[in-house]
Amino acid sequence: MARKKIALVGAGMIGGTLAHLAAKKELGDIVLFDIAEGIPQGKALDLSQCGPVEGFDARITGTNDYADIAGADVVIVTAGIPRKPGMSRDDLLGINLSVMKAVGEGIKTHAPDAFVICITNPLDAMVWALREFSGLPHNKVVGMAGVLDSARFATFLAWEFGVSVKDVNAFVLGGHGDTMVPVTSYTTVSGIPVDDLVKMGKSSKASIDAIVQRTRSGGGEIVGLLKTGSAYYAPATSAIAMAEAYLGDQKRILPCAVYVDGKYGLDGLYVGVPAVIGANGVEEVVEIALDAEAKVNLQTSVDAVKELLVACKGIDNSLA
Ligand code: A3D
Repeated sequence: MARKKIALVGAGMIGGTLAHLAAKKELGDIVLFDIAEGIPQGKALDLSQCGPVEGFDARITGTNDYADIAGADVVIVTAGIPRKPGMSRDDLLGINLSVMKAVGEGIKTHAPDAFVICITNPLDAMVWALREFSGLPHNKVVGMAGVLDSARFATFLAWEFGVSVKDVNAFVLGGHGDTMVPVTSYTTVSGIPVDDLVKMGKSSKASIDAIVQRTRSGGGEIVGLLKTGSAYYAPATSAIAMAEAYLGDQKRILPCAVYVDGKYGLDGLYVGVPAVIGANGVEEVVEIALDAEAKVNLQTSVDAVKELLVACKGIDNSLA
């Protein structure tokens, strides 16, 4: 059987980390694409030289030519600009929308059968725009945010309870922004809901509320520390988990930005909800019962995403 092909559009901090992880996991051969000349080629050469030490055979190449992503099974998109301190994700909208247009057209021409994972911010608007520009079916274009946001929530909870992160199953809904909705009633430690752990005296409501808030601003906390860009290790590893679910037909239920039309009372937009990821891409949007507070919070988050879509349509009339 031929090896799978993973195309990484954007060879910056996340792109390079994705390439390293995909190679170590032998997900397939890897093509790093970027408009910056030399960067994808240089990173590909450097990463190739990890092979003898780490023992992987993945072929890693760098390119500035979209033709080289032809036939990719998975395309992960990080092209664009990241945040700097003081910027919100939404401040990236104008520049990254034009990047999504070029990337979408490149995918449409050269890799129309791929499963496409978008990471570029502002995520929920960019994944929607990328789908529009590429014309691929909705089930083949998803956004990575929920896996990362849940991982951040899980990390803070594991620290709070003094337990292994392996035992924390955290749940975050909504758009990838300050309005995201960490849902404590569906978040468990070895099956025990966080709300019950609070009742058992293992933590306090105030501490959990502070963790929810820290999760919401988890990306900004890292931007503030790094000063020159945003997080890249955890975003990359989160997208790789999604790629593995698709390539291995794992049927994992992962929180992703997927196209929701009908469920959760939504009509045709990308937002973070749990979805089954398998060989057919997004195989099902899982609709869970939400309590009144989560419903209100999800609506606030959806309204924020909708505002961004209006802004996108205002910038590019081909999206109207
Ligand atoms: P960075 O290291 O700047 O890499 C971006 C790369 O995109 C650079 O190498 C650019 O040369 C390249 N690029 C720019 N325009 C194009 C184009 N038209 N075609 C191809 N490549 C292009 O950024 P990064 O890797 O740190 O972050 C990438 C994106 O991910 C940013 O938009 C971040 O905001 C976003 N991000 C999202 C999350 C989520 O959880 C959704 C988390 C962290 C970062």
